[in-house]
Amino acid sequence: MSCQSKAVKQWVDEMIELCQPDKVVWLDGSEEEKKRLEEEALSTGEMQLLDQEKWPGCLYHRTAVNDVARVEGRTFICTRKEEDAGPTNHWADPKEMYEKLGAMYDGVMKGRTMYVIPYIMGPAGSPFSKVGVELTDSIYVVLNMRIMTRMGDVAWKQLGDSDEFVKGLHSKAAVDQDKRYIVHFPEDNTIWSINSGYGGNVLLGKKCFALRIASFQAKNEGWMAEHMLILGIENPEGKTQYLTGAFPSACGKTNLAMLIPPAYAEGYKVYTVGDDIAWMRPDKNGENLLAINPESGFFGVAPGTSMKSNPNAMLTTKTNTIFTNVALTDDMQPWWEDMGIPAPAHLTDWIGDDWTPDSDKKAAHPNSRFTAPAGQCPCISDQWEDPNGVPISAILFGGRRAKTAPLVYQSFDWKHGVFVGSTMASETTAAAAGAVGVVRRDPMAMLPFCGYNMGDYFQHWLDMEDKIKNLPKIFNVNWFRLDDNGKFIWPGFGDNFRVLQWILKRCNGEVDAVESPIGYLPHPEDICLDGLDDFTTEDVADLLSVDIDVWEEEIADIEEHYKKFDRLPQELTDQLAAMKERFAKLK
Ligand code: OXD
Ligand code: MN
Repeated sequence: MSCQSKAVKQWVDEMIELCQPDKVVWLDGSEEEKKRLEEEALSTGEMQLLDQEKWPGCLYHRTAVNDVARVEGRTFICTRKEEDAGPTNHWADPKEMYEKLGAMYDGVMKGRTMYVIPYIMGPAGSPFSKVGVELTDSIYVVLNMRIMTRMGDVAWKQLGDSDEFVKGLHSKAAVDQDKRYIVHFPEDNTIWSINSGYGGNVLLGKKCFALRIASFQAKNEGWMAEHMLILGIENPEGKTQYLTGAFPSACGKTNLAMLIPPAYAEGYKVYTVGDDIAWMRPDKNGENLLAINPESGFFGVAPGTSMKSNPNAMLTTKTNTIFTNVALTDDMQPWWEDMGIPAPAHLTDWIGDDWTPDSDKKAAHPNSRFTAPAGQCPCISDQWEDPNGVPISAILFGGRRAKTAPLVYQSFDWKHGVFVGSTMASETTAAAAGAVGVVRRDPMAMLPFCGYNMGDYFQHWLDMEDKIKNLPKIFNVNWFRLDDNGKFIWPGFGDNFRVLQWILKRCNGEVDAVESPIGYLPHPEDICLDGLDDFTTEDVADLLSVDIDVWEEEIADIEEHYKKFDRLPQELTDQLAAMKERFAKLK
Protein backbone atom coordinates (compact mmCIF):
# COMPACT_ATOMS: atom_id res chain seq x y z
CA MET A 1 0.00 0.00 0.00
CA SER A 2 1.37 3.37 -0.91
CA CYS A 3 0.00 6.88 -0.61
CA GLN A 4 -3.40 7.27 -2.31
CA SER A 5 -4.00 10.86 -1.29
CA LYS A 6 -3.52 13.46 -4.01
CA ALA A 7 -3.41 16.15 -1.34
CA VAL A 8 -0.47 14.45 0.37
CA LYS A 9 1.43 14.03 -2.91
CA GLN A 10 0.86 17.63 -3.88
CA TRP A 11 1.99 18.94 -0.51
CA VAL A 12 5.09 16.71 -0.43
CA ASP A 13 5.99 17.96 -3.93
CA GLU A 14 5.71 21.57 -2.73
CA MET A 15 7.90 20.87 0.31
CA ILE A 16 10.49 19.09 -1.87
CA GLU A 17 10.63 22.13 -4.07
CA LEU A 18 11.09 24.32 -1.00
CA CYS A 19 13.66 22.23 0.90
CA GLN A 20 15.47 20.74 -2.14
CA PRO A 21 16.63 17.44 -0.62
CA ASP A 22 19.05 15.30 -2.64
CA LYS A 23 16.87 12.29 -2.03
CA VAL A 24 13.31 11.58 -0.87
CA VAL A 25 12.44 8.34 0.94
CA TRP A 26 8.79 7.37 1.50
CA LEU A 27 8.74 5.16 4.58
CA ASP A 28 6.65 1.98 4.80
CA GLY A 29 7.22 1.07 8.47
CA SER A 30 8.72 -2.36 7.72
CA GLU A 31 11.33 -4.14 9.85
CA GLU A 32 13.68 -4.25 6.88
CA GLU A 33 13.43 -0.47 6.55
CA LYS A 34 14.12 -0.02 10.28
CA LYS A 35 17.28 -2.12 9.98
CA ARG A 36 18.48 -0.13 7.01
CA LEU A 37 17.93 3.20 8.77
CA GLU A 38 19.59 2.02 11.98
CA GLU A 39 22.62 0.86 10.03
CA GLU A 40 22.89 4.20 8.33
CA ALA A 41 22.52 6.14 11.60
CA LEU A 42 25.19 3.93 13.20
CA SER A 43 27.56 4.38 10.29
CA THR A 44 27.39 8.18 10.47
CA GLY A 45 27.62 8.27 14.28
CA GLU A 46 24.16 9.84 14.62
CA MET A 47 23.26 6.88 16.85
CA GLN A 48 25.36 4.39 18.82
CA LEU A 49 24.65 0.76 19.56
CA LEU A 50 24.29 -0.15 23.24
CA ASP A 51 25.49 -3.51 24.59
CA GLN A 52 23.20 -5.80 22.58
CA GLU A 53 23.38 -8.65 25.04
CA LYS A 54 22.21 -6.60 27.99
CA TRP A 55 20.13 -4.06 26.02
CA PRO A 56 18.89 -5.86 22.89
CA GLY A 57 17.68 -3.55 20.16
CA CYS A 58 18.63 -0.43 22.15
CA LEU A 59 20.31 2.62 20.65
CA TYR A 60 21.86 5.80 21.99
CA HIS A 61 21.77 9.38 20.78
CA ARG A 62 23.11 12.73 21.96
CA THR A 63 21.48 15.97 20.92
CA ALA A 64 23.36 19.23 20.53
CA VAL A 65 24.26 20.78 23.88
CA ASN A 66 22.04 23.78 23.15
CA ASP A 67 19.09 21.53 22.25
CA VAL A 68 17.93 19.47 25.22
CA ALA A 69 14.35 20.51 25.97
CA ARG A 70 11.14 21.95 24.58
CA VAL A 71 11.45 25.66 23.87
CA GLU A 72 8.26 27.34 24.99
CA GLY A 73 9.63 30.81 24.25
CA ARG A 74 10.04 29.84 20.60
CA THR A 75 6.76 27.94 20.25
CA PHE A 76 4.06 29.80 18.31
CA ILE A 77 0.35 29.44 17.63
CA CYS A 78 -0.33 31.24 14.36
CA THR A 79 -4.07 31.75 14.05
CA ARG A 80 -5.31 34.42 11.66
CA LYS A 81 -6.63 36.48 14.59
CA GLU A 82 -4.23 37.05 17.48
CA GLU A 83 -7.02 36.82 20.07
CA ASP A 84 -7.81 33.26 18.94
CA ALA A 85 -4.35 32.18 20.12
CA GLY A 86 -4.96 34.14 23.32
CA PRO A 87 -2.67 35.98 25.72
CA THR A 88 -0.96 32.83 27.07
CA ASN A 89 0.42 31.69 23.69
CA HIS A 90 3.11 33.29 21.56
CA TRP A 91 1.45 34.47 18.37
CA ALA A 92 2.61 35.62 14.97
CA ASP A 93 0.66 36.42 11.81
CA PRO A 94 0.52 33.16 9.80
CA LYS A 95 1.37 34.85 6.51
CA GLU A 96 4.43 36.53 7.98
CA MET A 97 5.51 33.32 9.74
CA TYR A 98 5.17 31.23 6.56
CA GLU A 99 7.33 33.81 4.77
CA LYS A 100 9.94 34.04 7.50
CA LEU A 101 10.31 30.28 7.96
CA GLY A 102 9.86 29.65 4.23
CA ALA A 103 13.10 31.57 3.69
CA MET A 104 14.79 29.40 6.32
CA TYR A 105 13.54 26.15 4.75
CA ASP A 106 14.62 27.30 1.27
CA GLY A 107 17.21 24.73 0.16
CA VAL A 108 17.75 23.56 3.76
CA MET A 109 17.85 19.85 2.77
CA LYS A 110 20.45 20.21 0.02
CA GLY A 111 22.88 17.32 0.47
CA ARG A 112 20.39 15.58 2.78
CA THR A 113 17.60 13.04 2.53
CA MET A 114 13.98 13.95 3.18
CA TYR A 115 12.05 11.16 4.90
CA VAL A 116 8.29 11.06 4.43
CA ILE A 117 6.75 9.59 7.61
CA PRO A 118 3.06 8.67 7.41
CA TYR A 119 1.68 8.00 10.89
CA ILE A 120 -1.53 7.55 12.85
CA MET A 121 -2.20 9.07 16.24
CA GLY A 122 -4.49 6.47 17.84
CA PRO A 123 -5.04 2.78 17.05
CA ALA A 124 -5.48 1.83 13.40
CA GLY A 125 -9.14 1.81 12.42
CA SER A 126 -10.30 3.72 15.50
CA PRO A 127 -12.90 6.48 15.05
CA PHE A 128 -10.74 8.56 17.42
CA SER A 129 -7.61 8.30 15.27
CA LYS A 130 -6.09 10.90 12.99
CA VAL A 131 -3.37 10.76 10.37
CA GLY A 132 -0.30 12.94 10.14
CA VAL A 133 2.60 13.10 7.74
CA GLU A 134 5.97 14.36 8.97
CA LEU A 135 8.73 15.32 6.57
CA THR A 136 12.12 15.31 8.26
CA ASP A 137 15.83 15.22 7.51
CA SER A 138 16.61 13.27 10.70
CA ILE A 139 16.85 9.47 10.98
CA TYR A 140 16.69 9.90 14.77
CA VAL A 141 13.25 11.46 14.32
CA VAL A 142 12.16 8.61 12.04
CA LEU A 143 13.28 5.93 14.51
CA ASN A 144 11.55 7.71 17.40
CA MET A 145 8.34 8.23 15.43
CA ARG A 146 8.36 4.48 14.68
CA ILE A 147 8.06 3.88 18.42
CA MET A 148 5.79 6.76 19.39
CA THR A 149 3.21 6.38 16.59
CA ARG A 150 1.68 3.75 14.29
CA MET A 151 3.88 4.54 11.37
CA GLY A 152 4.16 3.44 7.73
CA ASP A 153 1.74 1.87 5.25
CA VAL A 154 -0.85 1.42 7.99
CA ALA A 155 -1.28 5.21 7.92
CA TRP A 156 -1.77 5.38 4.14
CA LYS A 157 -4.42 2.70 4.52
CA GLN A 158 -6.16 4.74 7.21
CA LEU A 159 -5.97 7.94 5.14
CA GLY A 160 -7.09 6.46 1.80
CA ASP A 161 -7.64 9.26 -0.73
CA SER A 162 -8.66 11.77 1.94
CA ASP A 163 -7.04 15.19 2.28
CA GLU A 164 -7.55 15.24 6.06
CA PHE A 165 -4.09 14.93 7.53
CA VAL A 166 -1.77 17.06 9.64
CA LYS A 167 1.15 18.43 7.65
CA GLY A 168 4.39 18.43 9.62
CA LEU A 169 7.65 19.80 8.26
CA HIS A 170 10.83 19.39 10.26
CA SER A 171 14.44 20.21 9.51
CA LYS A 172 17.34 20.16 11.93
CA ALA A 173 18.84 22.83 9.68
CA ALA A 174 21.99 24.01 11.53
CA VAL A 175 20.49 23.39 15.02
CA ASP A 176 20.86 27.13 15.56
CA GLN A 177 19.09 28.05 18.78
CA ASP A 178 18.62 31.64 17.68
CA LYS A 179 16.70 30.45 14.63
CA ARG A 180 14.79 27.67 16.36
CA TYR A 181 11.03 27.76 15.76
CA ILE A 182 8.23 25.38 16.66
CA VAL A 183 5.23 26.80 14.87
CA HIS A 184 1.62 25.68 14.66
CA PHE A 185 -0.95 26.84 12.13
CA PRO A 186 -4.08 25.25 13.64
CA GLU A 187 -6.38 26.62 10.93
CA ASP A 188 -4.25 24.85 8.28
CA ASN A 189 -3.52 21.62 10.22
CA THR A 190 0.16 22.48 9.78
CA ILE A 191 3.28 22.32 11.98
CA TRP A 192 6.67 23.75 11.01
CA SER A 193 9.68 22.97 13.18
CA ILE A 194 13.23 24.06 12.42
CA ASN A 195 16.69 24.14 14.02
CA SER A 196 16.06 21.54 16.70
CA GLY A 197 16.67 17.80 16.98
CA TYR A 198 15.21 17.29 20.48
CA GLY A 199 12.13 15.11 21.10
CA GLY A 200 9.27 17.41 22.06
CA ASN A 201 10.26 19.90 19.36
CA VAL A 202 10.63 17.41 16.53
CA LEU A 203 8.50 14.31 17.15
CA LEU A 204 5.64 16.26 15.68
CA GLY A 205 2.98 13.64 16.48
CA LYS A 206 3.36 14.25 20.20
CA LYS A 207 2.99 17.69 21.77
CA CYS A 208 2.60 19.57 18.46
CA PHE A 209 -0.14 17.38 16.93
CA ALA A 210 -1.67 15.29 19.71
CA LEU A 211 -2.03 18.32 22.01
CA ARG A 212 -1.73 21.69 20.24
CA ILE A 213 -3.33 20.92 16.87
CA ALA A 214 -5.64 18.24 18.32
CA SER A 215 -6.95 20.52 21.11
CA PHE A 216 -8.01 22.98 18.39
CA GLN A 217 -9.63 20.20 16.34
CA ALA A 218 -11.26 18.81 19.48
CA LYS A 219 -12.87 22.14 20.36
CA ASN A 220 -14.34 22.39 16.85
CA GLU A 221 -15.41 18.75 16.71
CA GLY A 222 -16.78 18.32 20.27
CA TRP A 223 -14.12 16.15 21.91
CA MET A 224 -11.11 16.66 24.20
CA ALA A 225 -7.34 16.38 23.64
CA GLU A 226 -5.74 16.41 27.08
CA HIS A 227 -2.29 16.19 28.67
CA MET A 228 -3.33 13.20 30.76
CA LEU A 229 -2.29 9.70 31.72
CA ILE A 230 -4.90 6.93 31.50
CA LEU A 231 -4.91 3.99 33.87
CA GLY A 232 -7.21 1.09 34.66
CA ILE A 233 -7.79 -0.43 38.11
CA GLU A 234 -9.06 -4.01 38.21
CA ASN A 235 -10.69 -5.12 41.46
CA PRO A 236 -10.50 -8.67 42.85
CA GLU A 237 -13.86 -9.47 41.18
CA GLY A 238 -12.31 -8.67 37.80
CA LYS A 239 -14.12 -5.37 37.20
CA THR A 240 -11.91 -2.63 35.71
CA GLN A 241 -12.51 1.10 36.02
CA TYR A 242 -10.47 3.77 34.28
CA LEU A 243 -9.27 7.19 35.24
CA THR A 244 -7.25 9.96 33.63
CA GLY A 245 -4.95 12.46 35.31
CA ALA A 246 -3.26 15.76 34.46
CA PHE A 247 -0.10 16.79 36.31
CA PRO A 248 2.57 19.38 35.58
CA SER A 249 6.04 17.94 34.96
CA ALA A 250 8.02 16.54 37.92
CA CYS A 251 4.91 15.29 39.71
CA GLY A 252 5.39 11.57 39.04
CA LYS A 253 2.85 11.22 36.21
CA THR A 254 4.64 8.30 34.53
CA ASN A 255 5.11 6.61 37.92
CA LEU A 256 1.39 6.95 38.69
CA ALA A 257 0.49 5.55 35.25
CA MET A 258 2.53 2.42 36.04
CA LEU A 259 1.85 2.12 39.76
CA ILE A 260 2.14 -1.20 41.59
CA PRO A 261 -0.49 -1.51 44.36
CA PRO A 262 0.77 -2.13 47.92
CA ALA A 263 0.66 -5.63 49.40
CA TYR A 264 -2.58 -5.08 51.33
CA ALA A 265 -4.50 -4.62 48.08
CA GLU A 266 -4.18 -8.24 47.04
CA GLY A 267 -6.25 -9.02 43.98
CA TYR A 268 -6.17 -5.42 42.69
CA LYS A 269 -4.21 -4.65 39.55
CA VAL A 270 -3.28 -1.36 37.94
CA TYR A 271 -2.93 -1.26 34.16
CA THR A 272 -1.43 1.49 32.01
CA VAL A 273 -3.35 2.73 28.98
CA GLY A 274 -1.27 5.88 28.46
CA ASP A 275 1.33 7.95 30.31
CA ASP A 276 1.04 11.40 28.73
CA ILE A 277 -1.87 12.16 26.40
CA ALA A 278 -5.57 11.25 26.33
CA TRP A 279 -8.03 11.86 23.52
CA MET A 280 -11.54 11.66 24.92
CA ARG A 281 -14.98 11.78 23.37
CA PRO A 282 -18.53 10.92 24.41
CA ASP A 283 -19.82 7.62 23.08
CA LYS A 284 -22.54 7.56 20.41
CA ASN A 285 -25.38 7.74 22.89
CA GLY A 286 -23.73 10.36 25.05
CA GLU A 287 -23.65 7.93 27.99
CA ASN A 288 -19.94 7.84 28.87
CA LEU A 289 -16.71 9.68 28.17
CA LEU A 290 -14.33 7.32 26.33
CA ALA A 291 -10.56 7.74 26.10
CA ILE A 292 -7.72 6.49 23.94
CA ASN A 293 -3.99 6.97 24.18
CA PRO A 294 -3.04 8.41 20.77
CA GLU A 295 0.61 7.36 21.21
CA SER A 296 2.21 3.94 20.97
CA GLY A 297 5.34 4.60 23.02
CA PHE A 298 6.61 6.34 26.13
CA PHE A 299 8.99 9.31 25.85
CA GLY A 300 9.89 9.30 29.53
CA VAL A 301 12.40 11.19 31.67
CA ALA A 302 15.21 8.79 32.65
CA PRO A 303 16.76 10.36 35.80
CA GLY A 304 14.89 9.22 38.88
CA THR A 305 13.53 6.12 37.14
CA SER A 306 14.66 3.00 39.01
CA MET A 307 13.48 -0.48 39.98
CA LYS A 308 12.29 1.17 43.19
CA SER A 309 10.47 4.23 41.79
CA ASN A 310 9.05 2.61 38.66
CA PRO A 311 9.95 -1.03 37.94
CA ASN A 312 7.46 -1.21 35.08
CA ALA A 313 9.16 1.66 33.26
CA MET A 314 12.59 0.09 33.85
CA LEU A 315 11.42 -3.24 32.43
CA THR A 316 9.78 -1.52 29.44
CA THR A 317 13.10 0.06 28.46
CA LYS A 318 15.22 -3.11 28.55
CA THR A 319 14.77 -3.76 24.80
CA ASN A 320 14.10 -1.83 21.57
CA THR A 321 14.52 1.52 23.29
CA ILE A 322 16.26 4.71 22.22
CA PHE A 323 18.10 6.53 25.02
CA THR A 324 18.78 10.22 24.51
CA ASN A 325 21.26 12.31 26.52
CA VAL A 326 21.78 9.80 29.34
CA ALA A 327 25.36 8.87 30.32
CA LEU A 328 27.22 5.85 28.90
CA THR A 329 29.27 3.28 30.79
CA ASP A 330 32.56 2.10 29.28
CA ASP A 331 30.82 -1.11 28.18
CA MET A 332 28.03 0.79 26.39
CA GLN A 333 25.26 0.64 28.89
CA PRO A 334 22.98 3.58 29.72
CA TRP A 335 23.32 5.20 33.14
CA TRP A 336 21.52 8.06 34.84
CA GLU A 337 21.23 9.64 38.27
CA ASP A 338 18.95 7.78 40.69
CA MET A 339 18.82 4.73 38.46
CA GLY A 340 19.38 2.60 41.54
CA ILE A 341 22.80 1.50 40.27
CA PRO A 342 25.87 3.09 41.89
CA ALA A 343 27.82 5.36 39.56
CA PRO A 344 30.71 3.45 38.00
CA ALA A 345 34.26 4.79 38.36
CA HIS A 346 34.11 6.18 34.82
CA LEU A 347 31.33 7.28 32.49
CA THR A 348 30.98 9.31 29.35
CA ASP A 349 28.50 12.03 30.22
CA TRP A 350 25.62 13.29 28.09
CA ILE A 351 27.88 15.85 26.47
CA GLY A 352 30.46 13.19 25.55
CA ASP A 353 33.03 14.18 28.19
CA ASP A 354 34.76 11.92 30.73
CA TRP A 355 32.90 11.76 34.01
CA THR A 356 33.85 10.35 37.42
CA PRO A 357 31.79 10.22 40.62
CA ASP A 358 33.65 13.21 42.07
CA SER A 359 32.58 15.36 39.13
CA ASP A 360 30.36 18.27 40.15
CA LYS A 361 28.17 17.93 37.04
CA LYS A 362 25.36 15.51 36.35
CA ALA A 363 26.36 12.59 34.13
CA ALA A 364 22.95 12.34 32.46
CA HIS A 365 21.09 15.47 31.42
CA PRO A 366 18.17 16.02 33.86
CA ASN A 367 15.82 15.92 30.85
CA SER A 368 17.43 12.83 29.29
CA ARG A 369 14.88 10.42 27.92
CA PHE A 370 13.95 6.90 26.93
CA THR A 371 11.74 6.22 23.92
CA ALA A 372 10.19 2.82 24.53
CA PRO A 373 7.36 0.84 22.88
CA ALA A 374 4.26 0.95 25.10
CA GLY A 375 3.40 -2.65 24.21
CA GLN A 376 6.53 -3.78 26.10
CA CYS A 377 5.28 -2.39 29.42
CA PRO A 378 4.61 -5.29 31.82
CA CYS A 379 1.46 -3.58 33.11
CA ILE A 380 0.10 -2.41 29.76
CA SER A 381 -3.68 -2.73 29.67
CA ASP A 382 -5.13 -5.31 27.31
CA GLN A 383 -7.48 -2.49 26.25
CA TRP A 384 -4.72 -0.03 25.39
CA GLU A 385 -5.32 -0.38 21.67
CA ASP A 386 -9.09 -0.79 21.89
CA PRO A 387 -10.31 1.31 18.94
CA ASN A 388 -13.40 2.26 20.94
CA GLY A 389 -11.46 3.60 23.91
CA VAL A 390 -12.09 2.96 27.61
CA PRO A 391 -14.86 4.58 29.71
CA ILE A 392 -13.55 7.13 32.21
CA SER A 393 -14.91 7.14 35.77
CA ALA A 394 -12.69 9.83 37.26
CA ILE A 395 -10.45 12.70 36.20
CA LEU A 396 -7.57 13.70 38.49
CA PHE A 397 -5.81 17.02 38.68
CA GLY A 398 -2.69 17.39 40.77
CA GLY A 399 0.43 19.32 41.56
CA ARG A 400 3.16 19.77 44.12
CA ARG A 401 1.81 21.81 47.03
CA ALA A 402 3.67 22.06 50.34
CA LYS A 403 0.75 23.24 52.47
CA THR A 404 -2.29 24.22 50.44
CA ALA A 405 -4.00 21.27 48.78
CA PRO A 406 -4.98 18.26 50.90
CA LEU A 407 -4.02 14.72 49.91
CA VAL A 408 -7.25 14.42 47.94
CA TYR A 409 -10.57 16.18 47.50
CA GLN A 410 -13.49 15.79 45.16
CA SER A 411 -15.11 18.65 43.31
CA PHE A 412 -18.77 19.36 44.06
CA ASP A 413 -19.76 18.86 40.43
CA TRP A 414 -18.43 19.19 36.86
CA LYS A 415 -18.40 23.01 36.80
CA HIS A 416 -16.54 23.14 40.10
CA GLY A 417 -14.18 20.46 38.72
CA VAL A 418 -13.38 22.68 35.74
CA PHE A 419 -12.67 25.48 38.22
CA VAL A 420 -10.30 23.18 40.15
CA GLY A 421 -8.49 22.23 36.91
CA SER A 422 -8.24 25.86 35.82
CA THR A 423 -6.43 26.78 39.05
CA MET A 424 -4.04 23.80 39.05
CA ALA A 425 -0.64 24.72 40.45
CA SER A 426 2.71 23.32 41.40
CA GLU A 427 5.43 24.73 43.59
CA THR A 428 9.09 24.69 42.71
CA THR A 429 10.93 22.08 44.70
CA ALA A 430 13.12 24.66 46.41
CA ALA A 431 10.74 24.22 49.34
CA ALA A 432 13.44 23.69 51.94
CA ALA A 433 12.71 23.45 55.67
CA GLY A 434 9.06 24.35 55.29
CA ALA A 435 9.64 27.38 53.10
CA VAL A 436 7.07 27.45 50.35
CA GLY A 437 8.40 27.46 46.78
CA VAL A 438 7.25 29.60 43.90
CA VAL A 439 3.72 28.77 42.74
CA ARG A 440 3.30 28.13 39.02
CA ARG A 441 -0.23 27.76 37.75
CA ASP A 442 -0.69 25.43 34.84
CA PRO A 443 -4.40 24.87 34.17
CA MET A 444 -5.08 21.22 33.33
CA ALA A 445 -1.27 21.01 32.68
CA MET A 446 -2.17 22.46 29.27
CA LEU A 447 -0.76 26.00 29.42
CA PRO A 448 2.17 25.18 27.07
CA PHE A 449 0.08 22.82 24.95
CA CYS A 450 -3.27 24.46 24.20
CA GLY A 451 -3.50 25.34 20.51
CA TYR A 452 -6.02 28.16 21.01
CA ASN A 453 -7.27 30.73 23.50
CA MET A 454 -7.25 29.24 27.03
CA GLY A 455 -10.47 31.07 27.92
CA ASP A 456 -12.22 29.27 25.06
CA TYR A 457 -10.58 26.04 26.24
CA PHE A 458 -12.15 26.47 29.71
CA GLN A 459 -15.50 27.15 28.05
CA HIS A 460 -15.09 23.98 25.98
CA TRP A 461 -14.55 22.01 29.19
CA LEU A 462 -17.71 23.58 30.66
CA ASP A 463 -19.66 22.77 27.47
CA MET A 464 -18.75 19.07 27.68
CA GLU A 465 -21.03 18.79 30.72
CA ASP A 466 -24.15 18.65 28.56
CA LYS A 467 -22.71 16.06 26.19
CA ILE A 468 -22.11 13.23 28.69
CA LYS A 469 -24.73 11.54 30.88
CA ASN A 470 -22.35 9.69 33.22
CA LEU A 471 -19.87 12.47 33.76
CA PRO A 472 -16.55 11.42 35.25
CA LYS A 473 -16.11 12.72 38.81
CA ILE A 474 -13.29 15.24 39.15
CA PHE A 475 -10.70 15.08 41.96
CA ASN A 476 -7.60 16.95 43.03
CA VAL A 477 -4.65 15.07 44.53
CA ASN A 478 -1.45 16.23 46.18
CA TRP A 479 1.18 13.65 47.13
CA PHE A 480 3.63 16.35 48.19
CA ARG A 481 2.47 17.96 51.48
CA LEU A 482 5.46 18.81 53.67
CA ASP A 483 5.79 18.71 57.43
CA ASP A 484 7.34 21.58 59.38
CA ASN A 485 10.79 20.10 58.74
CA GLY A 486 10.29 20.16 54.99
CA LYS A 487 9.81 16.38 54.73
CA PHE A 488 7.15 14.69 52.63
CA ILE A 489 4.38 13.39 54.88
CA TRP A 490 2.77 10.93 52.47
CA PRO A 491 4.87 7.95 51.30
CA GLY A 492 3.69 8.32 47.68
CA PHE A 493 4.56 5.93 44.81
CA GLY A 494 2.64 2.62 45.16
CA ASP A 495 0.90 3.91 48.29
CA ASN A 496 -0.93 6.44 46.14
CA PHE A 497 -3.14 3.46 45.34
CA ARG A 498 -4.79 4.03 48.73
CA VAL A 499 -6.05 7.37 47.44
CA LEU A 500 -7.13 5.92 44.07
CA GLN A 501 -9.14 3.35 45.96
CA TRP A 502 -11.05 6.07 47.83
CA ILE A 503 -11.60 7.89 44.54
CA LEU A 504 -13.16 4.80 42.96
CA LYS A 505 -15.32 4.23 46.03
CA ARG A 506 -16.63 7.78 45.62
CA CYS A 507 -17.33 7.12 41.95
CA ASN A 508 -19.26 4.00 42.91
CA GLY A 509 -21.20 5.66 45.74
CA GLU A 510 -19.59 3.32 48.28
CA VAL A 511 -18.32 5.87 50.78
CA ASP A 512 -19.51 9.22 52.06
CA ALA A 513 -17.40 12.33 52.50
CA VAL A 514 -17.06 15.55 54.44
CA GLU A 515 -18.12 18.81 52.82
CA SER A 516 -15.48 21.55 53.03
CA PRO A 517 -15.17 24.97 51.36
CA ILE A 518 -12.91 23.47 48.66
CA GLY A 519 -14.85 20.26 47.96
CA TYR A 520 -15.56 16.84 49.44
CA LEU A 521 -12.84 15.43 51.70
CA PRO A 522 -12.46 11.82 52.82
CA HIS A 523 -13.21 10.83 56.39
CA PRO A 524 -9.62 10.11 57.47
CA GLU A 525 -10.49 6.54 58.45
CA ASP A 526 -11.67 5.87 54.87
CA ILE A 527 -8.11 6.02 53.54
CA CYS A 528 -6.89 2.46 54.06
CA LEU A 529 -3.61 2.33 56.03
CA ASP A 530 -3.18 -1.46 56.18
CA GLY A 531 0.51 -2.36 56.11
CA LEU A 532 1.65 1.25 56.51
CA ASP A 533 3.59 1.13 59.75
CA ASP A 534 4.07 4.37 61.67
CA PHE A 535 1.23 6.06 59.82
CA THR A 536 -1.95 6.83 61.72
CA THR A 537 -5.43 8.09 60.97
CA GLU A 538 -4.34 11.32 62.72
CA ASP A 539 -1.57 11.72 60.15
CA VAL A 540 -4.16 11.32 57.41
CA ALA A 541 -6.35 13.92 59.11
CA ASP A 542 -3.35 16.24 59.09
CA LEU A 543 -2.85 15.62 55.35
CA LEU A 544 -6.50 16.43 54.76
CA SER A 545 -6.54 19.68 56.71
CA VAL A 546 -7.60 22.86 54.95
CA ASP A 547 -5.89 25.88 56.51
CA ILE A 548 -8.10 28.95 56.18
CA ASP A 549 -5.22 31.48 56.17
CA VAL A 550 -3.29 29.54 53.55
CA TRP A 551 -6.42 29.31 51.40
CA GLU A 552 -7.04 33.06 51.70
CA GLU A 553 -3.65 33.56 50.11
CA GLU A 554 -4.53 30.92 47.55
CA ILE A 555 -7.72 32.77 46.61
CA ALA A 556 -5.79 36.02 46.16
CA ASP A 557 -3.30 34.17 43.96
CA ILE A 558 -6.08 32.65 41.85
CA GLU A 559 -7.55 36.13 41.38
CA GLU A 560 -4.18 37.24 39.98
CA HIS A 561 -3.93 34.10 37.85
CA TYR A 562 -7.35 34.70 36.32
CA LYS A 563 -6.27 38.17 35.17
CA LYS A 564 -4.01 36.47 32.60
CA PHE A 565 -6.97 35.34 30.51
CA ASP A 566 -8.98 37.59 28.21
CA ARG A 567 -11.93 35.25 27.63
CA LEU A 568 -12.36 33.73 31.08
CA PRO A 569 -15.87 32.24 31.33
CA GLN A 570 -18.10 34.01 33.85
CA GLU A 571 -18.79 30.58 35.36
CA LEU A 572 -15.20 30.37 36.64
CA THR A 573 -15.29 33.85 38.16
CA ASP A 574 -18.54 32.81 39.86
CA GLN A 575 -16.93 29.62 41.15
CA LEU A 576 -14.09 31.63 42.68
CA ALA A 577 -16.53 34.03 44.31
CA ALA A 578 -18.54 31.10 45.70
CA MET A 579 -15.42 29.53 47.22
CA LYS A 580 -14.48 32.87 48.77
CA GLU A 581 -17.92 33.06 50.32
CA ARG A 582 -17.71 29.54 51.71
CA PHE A 583 -14.47 30.47 53.47
CA ALA A 584 -15.92 33.78 54.70
CA LYS A 585 -18.71 31.86 56.43
CA LEU A 586 -16.15 29.96 58.49
CA LYS A 587 -14.64 33.10 59.98
C1 OXD B 1 6.64 15.79 28.40
C2 OXD B 1 6.29 17.10 28.96
O1 OXD B 1 7.75 15.64 27.87
O2 OXD B 1 5.15 17.27 29.40
O3 OXD B 1 5.77 14.91 28.44
O4 OXD B 1 7.14 18.01 28.99
MN1 MN C 1 3.88 15.58 28.96
